[in-house]
Amino acid sequence: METVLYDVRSGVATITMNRPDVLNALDVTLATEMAKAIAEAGGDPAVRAVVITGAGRGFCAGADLGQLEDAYRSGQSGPIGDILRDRYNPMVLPITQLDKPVIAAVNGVAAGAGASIAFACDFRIASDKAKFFQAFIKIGLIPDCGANYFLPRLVGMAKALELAMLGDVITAETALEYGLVTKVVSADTLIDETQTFAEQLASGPSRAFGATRRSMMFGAVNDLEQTMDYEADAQHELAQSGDHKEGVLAFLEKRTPNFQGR
Ligand code: T3D
Repeated sequence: METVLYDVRSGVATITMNRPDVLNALDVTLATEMAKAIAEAGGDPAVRAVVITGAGRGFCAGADLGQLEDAYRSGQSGPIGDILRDRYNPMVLPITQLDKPVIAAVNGVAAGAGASIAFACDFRIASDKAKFFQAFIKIGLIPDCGANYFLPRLVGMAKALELAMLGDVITAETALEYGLVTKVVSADTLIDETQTFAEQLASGPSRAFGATRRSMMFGAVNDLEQTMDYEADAQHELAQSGDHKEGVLAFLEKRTPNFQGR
């Protein structure tokens, strides 16, 4: 791949967006290769947790605005709806559909669609140099790539509207205060700390992690009765898993469980 680095270590796949000169702004190649890397991690049984990060000083600056220059200078409009449907949505949606925990290691600025990539993950570990920026309003657009779904659920409607309509750049510390990130760590230790965090998840009950992601997504858009019914089915299925039996026996035998991800 040209614009994405992909590496698997100790059950953790790390996907690195790699266009550092433009803070990993998304062009068609990066979006396509991200979708490919996410699918590869999803299909590899040896991968039990996924980390998404950016090369250089940015996480991802959102859509590459340079791509719009020729059209806009010649008075044409950009086919942004098609770009979202064809390029960006097929990259963000699969992050939420993976059967494994996904962690964003936010090394620098996460702007526009780049912030949406981080929001689609289960956890955001931010470097003290990370920033979050709903850049859309500065160019007369609305949040996209799922930000209208993720952001109010992560920080509440009032803060989501504030971030989207004022378009302020917020620091990692403010993001922590808003509940947008799991923790803030020093930039020097971000990758190591994220790997350790991801390895802990990779040695956990993988099927239950996948089911937890699906159940939370289900609960977010369905009513209580439907959600409780869904839970009963999911729990029935998980009760057949080796990891559930191992967890119960480990508790009874007063030992640490040895989950196999099955
Ligand atoms: O358009 C569609 O395809 C539809 C989809 C829309 C979804 C979206 O994501 S819309 C939002 C798009 N993103 C932005 O509007 C953010 C634009 N970038 C910025 O506001 C700033 O760069 C940052 C606040 C993110 C970072 O600022 P700073 O001062 O740390 O860095 P910088 O100097 O502005 O950027 C460094 C380089 O990256 C610079 O290039 P240069 O001058 O060194 O050659 C800059 O032009 C380039 N860069 C940063 N963001 C983008 C970009 N190039 C293209 N597209 C970008 N989004």
